[in-house]
Amino acid sequence: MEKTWRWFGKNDKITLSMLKQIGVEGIVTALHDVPNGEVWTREKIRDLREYIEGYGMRWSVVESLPVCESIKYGGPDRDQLIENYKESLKNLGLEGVHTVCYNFMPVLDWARTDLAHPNPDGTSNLYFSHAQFAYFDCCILKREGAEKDYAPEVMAEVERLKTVMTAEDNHKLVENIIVKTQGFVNGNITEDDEHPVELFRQLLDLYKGITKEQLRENMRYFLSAIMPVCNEYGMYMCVHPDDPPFPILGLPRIVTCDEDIAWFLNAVDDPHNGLTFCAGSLSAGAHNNVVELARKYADRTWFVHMRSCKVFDNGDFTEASHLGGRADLVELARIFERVNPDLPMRVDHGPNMLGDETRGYNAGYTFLGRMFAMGQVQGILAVVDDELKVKK
Ligand code: DNO
Repeated sequence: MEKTWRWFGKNDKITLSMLKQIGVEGIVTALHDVPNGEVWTREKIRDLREYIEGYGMRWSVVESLPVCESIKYGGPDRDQLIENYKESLKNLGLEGVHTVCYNFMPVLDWARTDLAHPNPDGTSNLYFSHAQFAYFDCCILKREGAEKDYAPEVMAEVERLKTVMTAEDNHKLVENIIVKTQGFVNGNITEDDEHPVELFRQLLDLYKGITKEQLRENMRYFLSAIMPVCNEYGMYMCVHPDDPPFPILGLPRIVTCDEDIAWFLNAVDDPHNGLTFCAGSLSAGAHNNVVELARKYADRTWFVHMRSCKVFDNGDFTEASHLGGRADLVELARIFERVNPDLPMRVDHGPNMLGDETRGYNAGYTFLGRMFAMGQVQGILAVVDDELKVKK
């Protein structure tokens, strides 16, 4: 696989010359300064592509070209927004950037309750606790009827949390769930918003009455509309699985499991409609057998996120080592390397280690933690290539 790295543009503290030194071959990035819904112009795309090429790497994958909420819930301006999306795809194709990662998650891109959960070895990781999430939903967001969505044991823990959570803890939870994991991925809420919870409620309201079936139809509508442009300009769309891979906040989720993946691939059965195989998001659901999914969908996978989760008995999950957890990255490397040794792959998320925590990196996107993971994955790939006699 091609060794790529998610880089957040020219302002990223991690520079391209640093990445070159650690064996990165391709860059995964986006035009982070263009507001969601606006057209990405050829000039802006070219400028960034040439900048990357100046360091002897290529712009391998766009992550993400964001799909606006209105396209997801089917708002009145969706056709115009889809036209803009098509224009951006065309411009990317003309500039030679052909793989696009996006997601179809309503309102919240990815979700975690703790961004620095301590591990026994002194490092820390991202963590998702059902009880903390339920506490946010029922006691901070105060979503109507939220209590019904949680198991009695989870609600019992919420009752306990009510007695111990301080105002500062509440503030931190809000930041973790709807601010710090979102802004930098072109989310709806950023660190500059003064009333994130209020804003978040308004966003949730947009989805009132949107069922899983309706969301699926909206995805089909979007994909059908963009496929002609994808065919003409050689664009490979790869949807990112929902993270976590189960419904949250009463919102439907449509890329969580085998049946969902089969649905969207068949709904628009065109090779340009493909998958980002995020082993981390898929492994966070105990219902998913990640290796089986990889075998089944490798031929429609255009981008891979190497990451693995550990799921606890109560369904809480944390990021595991890239050599451990449920995802079995060694077997995944064998599967994908066999299908396409040039498939772009990036390590996804890394622990906070050896001082990462003081550097102000985007949540999950540390330097030393990811570099360590990248070294591990490079080792896996070297052995797998040797087994499979892949020559590079
Ligand atoms: C989180 C990321 C996601 C992903 C988007 C793709 O770490 O995996 O933000 O980039 O969902 O659109």
